[in-house]
Amino acid sequence: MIQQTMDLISQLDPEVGASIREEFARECRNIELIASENLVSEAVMLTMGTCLTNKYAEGYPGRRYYGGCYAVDITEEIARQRACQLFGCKYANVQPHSGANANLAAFFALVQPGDTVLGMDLAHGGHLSHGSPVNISGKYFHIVPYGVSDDTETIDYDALLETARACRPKLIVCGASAYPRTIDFARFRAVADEVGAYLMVDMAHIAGLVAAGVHPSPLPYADVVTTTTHKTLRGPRGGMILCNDEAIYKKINSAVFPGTQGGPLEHIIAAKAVCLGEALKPEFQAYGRQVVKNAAVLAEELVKQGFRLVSGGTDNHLCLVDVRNFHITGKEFERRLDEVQITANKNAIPNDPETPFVTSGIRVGTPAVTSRGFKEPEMVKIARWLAMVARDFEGCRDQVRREVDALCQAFPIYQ
Ligand code: DSN
Repeated sequence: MIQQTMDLISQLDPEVGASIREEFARECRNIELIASENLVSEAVMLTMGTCLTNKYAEGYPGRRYYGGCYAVDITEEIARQRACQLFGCKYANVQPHSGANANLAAFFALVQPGDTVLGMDLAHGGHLSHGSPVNISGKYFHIVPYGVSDDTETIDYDALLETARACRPKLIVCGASAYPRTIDFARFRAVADEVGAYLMVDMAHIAGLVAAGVHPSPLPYADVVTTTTHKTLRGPRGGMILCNDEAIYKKINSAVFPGTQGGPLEHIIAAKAVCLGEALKPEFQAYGRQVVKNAAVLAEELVKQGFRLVSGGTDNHLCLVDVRNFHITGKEFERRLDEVQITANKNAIPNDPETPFVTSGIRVGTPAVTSRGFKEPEMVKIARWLAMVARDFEGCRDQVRREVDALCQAFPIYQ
């Protein structure tokens, strides 16, 4: 099906068709270790390419600003209901175009420009849209960062409480893009309650793990939960906002539209519905368990190979790897891995002496390789290849590339 679609696009627009084929070839032959990426099902992929892209539907099901919305109303309602069923919440807004858009809307709903917001420091594993000075969140709100402790490299909950007592935030943002440990949402709730702040959890990285029951859910604790749908959840590129309070839900809806977005992408919302339907099946729980098992084996093997892991290991789908033991930078390691068809991203480690563009680390995750069918034996191989590339790149490049090629051919991404 994927092949037929590409053939058709190539007939209709050879130039664009060729670029899509090039990306497909890359995805087939590379081992994808970017922790925020995944491989969607054919059903999700096909749903994105449907006639729903033709429809304007500003507003919400039953209350639109355009005629002819009766069919997309059904689609959006299915997505909303499945999101609520999957995550055990009362309300879902499935319109955010991305995680950053979902976060912007949540800020818009909960706080006023200039209000104090506590967000996890980007340099400690947080996210740009949680208050980085270069993001609108950092420019419009008074952001006070929190982070991990120097000794354990895990979230310093005591320091978080002290900071919150001192700055009395209106909102605490919890969630990360490079944090390998289970997050204690109850402790965040306790801090928020003590200082009278809203608690927003951005579970983008771990949404699929929460859905599969292998990471605690933030829903019982957070006022608002934002997420993307394309990471561990294995859906189309997009966002969602979940909550349990009707008054907050109304604010969120207004903040998404008309507050920060225009027409919803109903073709993507349909694909979100398909992905949520898949995540409700028992097979998805098995997938989530395997993602975590694979990450645990990868972590153990990386340590055996001589890498240092931030916080000493992982509880979730990713490892943050300090590569300094091999006297290279994250940037150089990312480049070398590219050459042997392994894709990862350089990533700052806490208190990184290098700039964010160079870094002392890489982030590796198992969502995409698990979708491809890799299990524990393949993780052992990947850790060995990473060490070979770090230790003696010139000496091993051709051998590793050949071995990666063979493994990828044995695990095709789409039949
Ligand atoms: N860019 C995503 C990530 O890689 O974690 C976060 O938005």
